[in-house]
Amino acid sequence: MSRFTRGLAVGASVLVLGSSLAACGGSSDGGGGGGGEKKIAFIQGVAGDQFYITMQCGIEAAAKTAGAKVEVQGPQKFDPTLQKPIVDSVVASKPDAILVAPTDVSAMEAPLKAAAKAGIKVVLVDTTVNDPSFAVSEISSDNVGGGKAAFDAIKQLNPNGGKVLVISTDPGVSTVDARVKGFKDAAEADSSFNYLGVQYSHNEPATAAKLVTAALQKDPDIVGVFATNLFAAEGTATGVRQADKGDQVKIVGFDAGPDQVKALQDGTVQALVAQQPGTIGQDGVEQAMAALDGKSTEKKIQTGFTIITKDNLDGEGGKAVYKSSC
Ligand code: T6T
Repeated sequence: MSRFTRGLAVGASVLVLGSSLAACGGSSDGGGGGGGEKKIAFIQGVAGDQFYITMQCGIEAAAKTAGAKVEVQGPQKFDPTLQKPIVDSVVASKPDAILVAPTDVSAMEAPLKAAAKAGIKVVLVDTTVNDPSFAVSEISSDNVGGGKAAFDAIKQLNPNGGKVLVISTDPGVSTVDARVKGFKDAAEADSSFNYLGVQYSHNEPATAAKLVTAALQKDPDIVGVFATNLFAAEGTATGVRQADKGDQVKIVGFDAGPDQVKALQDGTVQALVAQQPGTIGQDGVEQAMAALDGKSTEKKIQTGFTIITKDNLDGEGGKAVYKSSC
């Protein structure tokens, strides 16, 4: 195991890319500046999530082109108390750059600021923090736009309007909060829809399923649910199936892992908002390398999304599906 992977907190899941012990060691110049092969650490929001796996593939490919070494780690849950020790451990191993998806807008700010203070170039990929001024770049999807697009898709499926609900993960996660905002603003601006608000599943599909079945008991006439990420969508689909309301409730989910695509093919889910995690990862490496080379960086980069339905799955939509491995 390389220096990056020693002394990790219990609960951290580790994926190591690269094989040579010498090549995987932290840089001796304390990050930045010096010559030789650059070491980039990628810290996921959560391990095993196909969104971050696909991002990892983009990072790996871009790092190969740039001649940099990458190591990848992620907490077992999307939880700042599990992610912080990983960040601290990575900072101690002195990589040249860290690409990180912070799991909370406030809790992860100080540990990442400390990384930047230690001379490590920090690039925020996907999520961000309240004050990201220490980061060389922030790269994410148009999450507000994606939330609005999700509402538009639900409206298209329910032209007469009705009650709509949002299942998200946790408040304080920049991406999903922005998606909720995009959806809520659009739903509240449309008088034919009754926005029932957002419920939080803590990124657990089983909790999302329970929330949805309970919501359908309280409001049996719900016509649409927007699930703000992969795990919320997985649980929402289960909940609607368990309530036997598949014909009535239209589901639009953010993200497009293989399970979500299967739900789309089954007809359980009607549309997916697929992000471009590979591009986010690739851009992240390019920004980190530019910063390390003393070149200017783009402070904010916004990537797009693709709406996948059964109709475009064989073409454009199919190309946007996430990977389970690189
Ligand atoms: O939706 C993505 C990501 O953008 C979000 O920040 C957290 O959840 C995912 O990783 C999907 O599970």
